Amino acid sequence: MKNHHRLLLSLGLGAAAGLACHGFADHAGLQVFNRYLLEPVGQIFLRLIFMIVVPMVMSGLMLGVYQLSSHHGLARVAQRTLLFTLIASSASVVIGVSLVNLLQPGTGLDISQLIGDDAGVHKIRQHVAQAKPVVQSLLEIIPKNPFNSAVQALDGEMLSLMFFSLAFGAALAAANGSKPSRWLELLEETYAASLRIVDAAMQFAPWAVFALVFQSTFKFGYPILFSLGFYVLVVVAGLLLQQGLVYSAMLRLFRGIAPWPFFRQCRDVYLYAFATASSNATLPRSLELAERELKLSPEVSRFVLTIGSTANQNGTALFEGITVLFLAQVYGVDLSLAQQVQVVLMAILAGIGTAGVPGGSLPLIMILTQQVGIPAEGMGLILGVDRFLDMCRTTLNVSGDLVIAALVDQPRQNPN
Ligand code: DAS
Repeated sequence: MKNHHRLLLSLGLGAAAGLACHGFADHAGLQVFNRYLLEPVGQIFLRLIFMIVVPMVMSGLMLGVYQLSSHHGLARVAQRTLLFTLIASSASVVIGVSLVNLLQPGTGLDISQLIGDDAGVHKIRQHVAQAKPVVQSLLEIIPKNPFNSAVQALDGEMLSLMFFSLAFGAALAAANGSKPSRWLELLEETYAASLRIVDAAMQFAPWAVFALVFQSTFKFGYPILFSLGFYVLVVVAGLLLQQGLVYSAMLRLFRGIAPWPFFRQCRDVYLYAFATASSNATLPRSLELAERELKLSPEVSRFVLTIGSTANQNGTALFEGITVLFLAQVYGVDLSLAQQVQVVLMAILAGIGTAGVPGGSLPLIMILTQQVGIPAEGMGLILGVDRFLDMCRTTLNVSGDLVIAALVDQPRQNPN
């Protein structure tokens, strides 16, 4: 059975078992089972992912910006790619954050049951209550000491670590030019090793999903499942808006391309991206479509699609913005404007550093939620439905790459 089928089965079994036991939440035996067996199982998975986040985010972001800025022969292509990537990513996160604030899929749950005591809720709200004013939050994005940011990344310093990684990656490219770089090899191998560890952790995920979903439904009952369904609908609605509004407008405004015929030409690649939930696995199909069907110039489409498959993931950025705020609503955490701005910035940057593999954004989601004081257990709520959402957001990631390749490409002189 494929891992994502196992995840779905774990979600169902965990939810069914948790709901069946919900009426006996005070039963001592169940509490011991939950506390001393299920909780450690969930924590093992979460800590395996946390363990790898810092090297993965640093190497992923440095690689992404290095590759974008080191092709001096394609400087103009790289600049336009970066510009369109920032436009598309910003639009996607704004859509996501607006939708989740408007529709509030996570409100109305009594969070104290999940944490198990009001002190826990008070701790979360206390953490959020320390939210700094917007200006202070933005200033602190520039780290005084990047090593300290790396050490404190899991305790609120992730955004400054991301900023340092972007700056250092761009500086590496400027210093090296197109000369081969030992740094680049080190970054590529660090990133590859990080993905191996995420893969290994994902093998353990079905057990963790059962444990984490059992805990939520055991304490919450049915309402949490309705919230989860509403959350899935909000993410899918956001992705459709990005595709139908933002990409259509970008194609028309920047290149005068009719969007719907363009999307129809891309449908086979969309299906492949949906089926694989992996931008990297879809890349060969995208390259073939760009050159044969869309008639884009090979040197441009190869550059944009290759870089885009890891550095331009608008679907992921939108999903992360929605997920962090959804979990904040579930935990009753009121995020200040400064914190929502922080979430937007991190989601945009996370869309640059996410791996184009199934579940590539999970480590980053855990960090983003930690950054605003949401307990990692919240991951259990979304892990079970993550694969379906991953298939949807990967499709949008690939669509965004193809749109930007079409925008960056020189208009072809009509041969006849
Ligand atoms: N599955 C990733 C991709 O291939 C996206 C993600 O994990 O968010 O683009």
